[in-house]
Amino acid sequence: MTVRAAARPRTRALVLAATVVLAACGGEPETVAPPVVVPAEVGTPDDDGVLRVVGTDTLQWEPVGLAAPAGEIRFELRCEERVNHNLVVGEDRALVAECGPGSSDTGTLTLEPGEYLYVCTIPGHESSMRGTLRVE
Ligand SMILES: [Cu+2]
Repeated sequence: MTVRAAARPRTRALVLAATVVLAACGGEPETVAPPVVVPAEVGTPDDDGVLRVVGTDTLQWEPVGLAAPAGEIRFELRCEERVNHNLVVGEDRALVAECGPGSSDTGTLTLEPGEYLYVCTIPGHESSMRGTLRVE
């Protein structure tokens, strides 16, 4: 009795079709541009040292971010045309300024380095009028 192993290994050749992409010979390597990151607008003190923020008629801060050097900070709050606002800063909820429609008010606050929330505490405003003040 003879067992024949009809083992004929079959080799399957996988032919990989390489696709050659011929790049245009422009002389410049193709680069992928990084995503454009638009930094959030952050207000800083003007040349006169005053840190200005506007409370809008749509119950927003402009800007929504502020930054200032540590120490005594002079604020100016301006209200747009139709709505009252106030400026309350930090966990101590210090009332810095308050204004009526179309007017402005100023106030000062001495702050150490850190991040402080600033809000308007007029009923119905605080949920949208929240900004971060970074003191360095
Ligand atoms: Cu307000």
